[in-house]
Amino acid sequence: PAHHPLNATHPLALAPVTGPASSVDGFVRQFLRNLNYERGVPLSASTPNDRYFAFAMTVRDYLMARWLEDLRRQRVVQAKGVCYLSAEYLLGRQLDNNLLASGLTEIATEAMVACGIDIEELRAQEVEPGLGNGGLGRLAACFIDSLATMGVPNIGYGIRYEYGIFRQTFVDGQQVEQPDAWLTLGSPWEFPHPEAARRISFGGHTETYDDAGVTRSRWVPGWDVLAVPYNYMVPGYLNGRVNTLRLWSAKATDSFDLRVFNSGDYEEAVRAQTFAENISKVLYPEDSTPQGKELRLQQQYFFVAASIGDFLEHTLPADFDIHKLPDRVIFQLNDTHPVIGVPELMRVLVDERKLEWDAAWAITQQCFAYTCHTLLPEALEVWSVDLLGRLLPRHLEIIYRINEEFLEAVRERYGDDEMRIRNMSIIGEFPERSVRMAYLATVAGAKVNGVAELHSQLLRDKVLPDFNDFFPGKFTNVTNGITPRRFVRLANPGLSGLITEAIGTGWLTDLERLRELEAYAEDPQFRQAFAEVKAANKRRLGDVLRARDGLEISDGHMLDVMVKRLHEYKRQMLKLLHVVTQYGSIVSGRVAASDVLPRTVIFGAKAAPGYAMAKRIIHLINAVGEVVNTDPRVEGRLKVLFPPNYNVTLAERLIPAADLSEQISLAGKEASGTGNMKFALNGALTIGTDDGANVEIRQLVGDDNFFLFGMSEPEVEALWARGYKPADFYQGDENLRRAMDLIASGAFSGGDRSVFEPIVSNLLYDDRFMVLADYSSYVAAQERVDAAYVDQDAWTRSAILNVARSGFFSSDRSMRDYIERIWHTPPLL
Ligand code: GPW
Repeated sequence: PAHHPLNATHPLALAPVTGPASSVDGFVRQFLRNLNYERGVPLSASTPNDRYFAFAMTVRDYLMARWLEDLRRQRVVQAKGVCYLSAEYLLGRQLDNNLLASGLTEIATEAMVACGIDIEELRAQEVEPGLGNGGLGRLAACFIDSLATMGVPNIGYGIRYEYGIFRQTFVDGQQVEQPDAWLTLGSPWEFPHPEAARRISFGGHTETYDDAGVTRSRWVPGWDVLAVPYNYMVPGYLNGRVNTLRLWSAKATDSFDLRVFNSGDYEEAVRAQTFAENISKVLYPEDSTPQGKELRLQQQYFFVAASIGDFLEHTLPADFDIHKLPDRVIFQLNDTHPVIGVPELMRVLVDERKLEWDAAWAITQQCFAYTCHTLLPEALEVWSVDLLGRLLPRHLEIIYRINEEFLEAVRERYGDDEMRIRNMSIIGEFPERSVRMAYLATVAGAKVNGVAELHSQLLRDKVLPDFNDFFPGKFTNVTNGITPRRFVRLANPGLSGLITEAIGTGWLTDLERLRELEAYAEDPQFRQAFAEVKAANKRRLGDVLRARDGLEISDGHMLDVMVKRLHEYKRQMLKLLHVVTQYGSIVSGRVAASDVLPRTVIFGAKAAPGYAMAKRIIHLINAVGEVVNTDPRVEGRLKVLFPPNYNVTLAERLIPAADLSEQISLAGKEASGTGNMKFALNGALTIGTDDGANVEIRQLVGDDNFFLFGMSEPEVEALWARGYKPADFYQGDENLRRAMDLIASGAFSGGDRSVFEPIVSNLLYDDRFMVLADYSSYVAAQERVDAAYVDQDAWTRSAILNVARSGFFSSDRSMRDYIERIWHTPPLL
């Protein structure tokens, strides 16, 4: 529609560059002002970090007027907005994004030239805020980018971890974790607001009291901490809008200070302070496998209670009628991590605001919606009643009452079907009494969504069918997306230039326009230009890997890339078995090296520090790389590279250079995937299973432009039902037997057969994710890849069609779907 802010005719879409930095001269003046007056250094004595700070502050200054204006407007208009509650935001570097959003890139570049400053040196100063593990945290970052670009009122709420996702190094091929001290030199992008700190309580007990003849419950907490908000700008793309990301940091309350002064035991008093401040100290590095640790529950309650309290008391006007809360806000639960917000809002409404239970519950049920991001049973969070009752006794009572009333309604509907009631209870009994957070979220949420069509369908029909029956219409799908600003425009300037030359700039806020590129796929000149961009991106990646890790990419190689967290369900082992198969055929002489299509296989993956199998697989990948890359018989035609510390910054270099995107999870296990979308939009072809959003990618790009392999989800189910014996697949496939035997022989561990034995025996005798069952289909698909790659021009045509047909995967579209199906929060004009 014409009034939509994404429409280029909208007045704000072309907001003129004004303000302190709107010309090269103005930028230079403001930059020097910041350097002198904020950093307190003259240019001549400044460090690169000083210059980076002054530069970032200049961009910040430019955005500031718009930010204040948006905050003012949101106060005045009091429109409905989205509070996105997420324990993770994997932001990536901010500088280039904020330059792009404000349209200052050229001015700022010229300004630095005028000052004789190397802008690349400044860029290199920024440490990316790695406040997330992987897909879930990056999705949150893409969503808030899209909401700002669409002009939808939004506050992102989360935790300001002092240490983000660990820095990965390899020592003798094995992962070693180092703390990510991203704040050591400070961050120019954050605005602390200690005056807006909130007191967050824990522990203690509950009691009842007489309130003018009414018996009420209250919580008498045992201890508390302060939650200090830090605000970050979330600028929309060239639309003059700036939303807010508000991350909470834990600080000891003065009761801790008092203890320090009053106790003779000074050390013990300081220990107590440290204990409080530990809450926001470090991001838990488990992706999809929560550990049920007390500190993690503390983190969750800490940020959710602070956020809900902040919204109710700080964002809403003082005289706001709390019954109208659903007209003003939707709290979107990014997985189960913030679900403790449900009993928290109930506690605030019932205990503090003195609403009747039923009225409070009616409000609560309209104010939350829940996104599920997994189907893995081990990823579904469950808190022991024991722990939850100790940390949040009042919340446990509230959860019990929610459950009682819910099960009562279930009984009314289905009679005394004890089996069903046990299955639907928010409280599980085995192996210990515990709260099933996904059930609580489903009962409380106005809507429950999965993150890709297949996933939403399985969630509704396989994981929560009883809930779907009881709450018809509650379940829905919103397929994930990615922001084209960061992952195409910034990450791939070459391709972006080519696209814009062909179809104009509208695609950046209306990604479906990439369809117009379909015609260009038939244009030989365009294909050549496209291929040249890909080649240039490979050289750019080569430069980065050489400087960063001393790795070399060989000319003329296909780049075959698998980057994502290391998890058995994602099946890095399947990729590795293909490599070992190829290597085995060369060294045994069955295939001449000169007949092998030159390939460089690139892995990037962090393993959760406590996930032994994942770490062993990392070790094996490095070990295979060491042997393959140095064996002269391979003649350099097969290489395995594993740059350490895969993160957003590296992704932005790797993805645009890739030819082949590996999306090879066992069907039914990857909820969506979002890397798959980034690769397709950057002109890589996918080899993938029918899983997650791969299904939708293949439907859109067409079977001719996608290498499908492996069992479908129903086939996986059928094989489980028949009884899966991985050893049968080993026995039945000569190639597989050779590859497995080569690993087992110690060929990659200096003859020591014990090092990788646990991997081999796990695959042979357990293989939960059916690597062996899909192996032959995978190798056959890779042969199709090899054959297709020989015809470079046809490959390029397919790559262009991947770009042209993947516009659906913009996170702007995801946001539109959330707004229509769940939030009902129109853009603020
Ligand atoms: F287990 N995802 C993630 F569902 O990155 F909570 N971390 C997580 O802890 C979980 C999910 C959780 C990912 C999914 O694995 C991926 O398929 C999906 O694309 C992504 O979330 C965003 O929805």
